Amino acid sequence: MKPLLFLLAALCLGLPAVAQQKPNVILICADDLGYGDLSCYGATKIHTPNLDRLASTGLRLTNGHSTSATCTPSRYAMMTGQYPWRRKGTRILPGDAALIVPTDKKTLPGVFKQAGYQTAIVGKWHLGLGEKVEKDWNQDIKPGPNEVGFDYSFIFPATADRVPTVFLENHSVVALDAKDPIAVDYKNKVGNDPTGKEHPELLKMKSSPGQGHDNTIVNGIGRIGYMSGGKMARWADEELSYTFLARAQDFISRNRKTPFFLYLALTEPHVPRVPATMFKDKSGLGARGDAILQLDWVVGEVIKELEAQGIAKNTLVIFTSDNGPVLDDGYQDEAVSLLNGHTPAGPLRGGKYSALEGGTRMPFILNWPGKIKPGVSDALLSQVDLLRSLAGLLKQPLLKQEAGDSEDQMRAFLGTDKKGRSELVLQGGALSVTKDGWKYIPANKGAGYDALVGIETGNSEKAQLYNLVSDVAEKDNLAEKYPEKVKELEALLDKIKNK
Ligand code: NG6
Ligand code: CA
Repeated sequence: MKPLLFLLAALCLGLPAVAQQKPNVILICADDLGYGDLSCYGATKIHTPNLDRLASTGLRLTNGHSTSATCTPSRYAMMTGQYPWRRKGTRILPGDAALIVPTDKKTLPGVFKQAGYQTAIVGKWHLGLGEKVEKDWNQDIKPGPNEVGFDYSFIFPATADRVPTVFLENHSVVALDAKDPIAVDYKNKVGNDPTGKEHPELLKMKSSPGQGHDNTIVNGIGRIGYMSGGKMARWADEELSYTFLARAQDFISRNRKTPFFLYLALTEPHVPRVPATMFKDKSGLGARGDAILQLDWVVGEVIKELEAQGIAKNTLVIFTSDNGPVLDDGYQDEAVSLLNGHTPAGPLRGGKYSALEGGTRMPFILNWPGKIKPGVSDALLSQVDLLRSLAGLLKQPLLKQEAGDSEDQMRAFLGTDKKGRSELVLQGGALSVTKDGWKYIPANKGAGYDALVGIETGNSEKAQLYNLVSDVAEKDNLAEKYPEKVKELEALLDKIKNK
């Protein structure tokens, strides 16, 4: 039909002349990926072509942050639009924790659902499941992701190094054999499975001294926490990524005709790093580098799926990570010895667990063909802003007190505003605040260096003030030189804390 005829026919039939399909949104979150881990962020020892392409055809943020330097709090903020430290119990959760995301408040997936989207999470959850710690893993477990706004969920409960090492689809454990029920305990050993502590000779990857990871052995790897049963349901680490990818592709193809929101929470390069055969020894940087290659590949496959379904143009892809990098986080996997001069945090100081920039300044890429002009932006942005920004994009109402720390920064996320936030609180061990290129970390008594993981924590008995514009590596503490600035930022931090 000629366009004019179609228009006339559409008008006569009362149909909208142009079918305006709402954009799909895919939020991909890596786990422990550092600011310097991708070649588009300056890495030279590793090449990440798929993410580089996403960045070169989209917007690459240089000052985009997670709220926190560990997983649970960062993801809590992404889901709720609230700083995690406002609420108790949002630190790194064990694998049997109860759900910490409120079921009666606005959430990121909830906003999409309200806008008529199909919503899904595929990947790492780590925000707790069920009402209590004590729960029966052999029954339906509620509440969880499906109760906070996801129509579909395919997750693992916590981290790859924590039991139970199983997938849950919606409310139940995948491939569970009723004759081999699962039991989980984080205090006492359950069942007869060997532990890493009792039987280190059974391990295919040694745990690092002093870092735990020596409880139940699953797939030759000692985990945090004890489990028994569920032998058929246990995952093979080598297949984690394929499994998540297949579920993501399936969700995308099923929903190619309806607007959808997919939160794809990938596990790389978190420990234990056990990439698929295809990536083994391919990076030359050991298992951590191989895991990054795998991550890059998965992202490439997701984009291919969008293209194959003909919906790439109408899809906003957001890529980021939940916290900064760590090399030795519990296993002796040669991440340190084979580093080969790679700098996971790029020019930044600190890493995972740290109040320094390496803890929270993240790779952060937004790609929306035709809508986002390719470029780089130094705007100050946080993952906590995604909720209100995307709600604005979807024209969904959000009261001021809902998602109270989330700002509508959609223009900055699309690259048309280059400033972004005026201030942001960051959570390492200590809370710090950043404003107009300055960063203030209050004096505190915590140790300055975490020897187990080999990371500077950013703690110091002296107040710290850095000028991030001229000194992104936070080398030059200017607190004594600019006491007024320190006072101003101290008051600002207090004000935000007490909001
Ligand atoms: C820590 C674990 C670390 C990792 C982290 C969670 C120890 C000594 N270390 O407690 O291995 O699992 O928790 O990482 O147990 S996160 O990215 O999910 O926050
Ligand atoms: Ca993490």
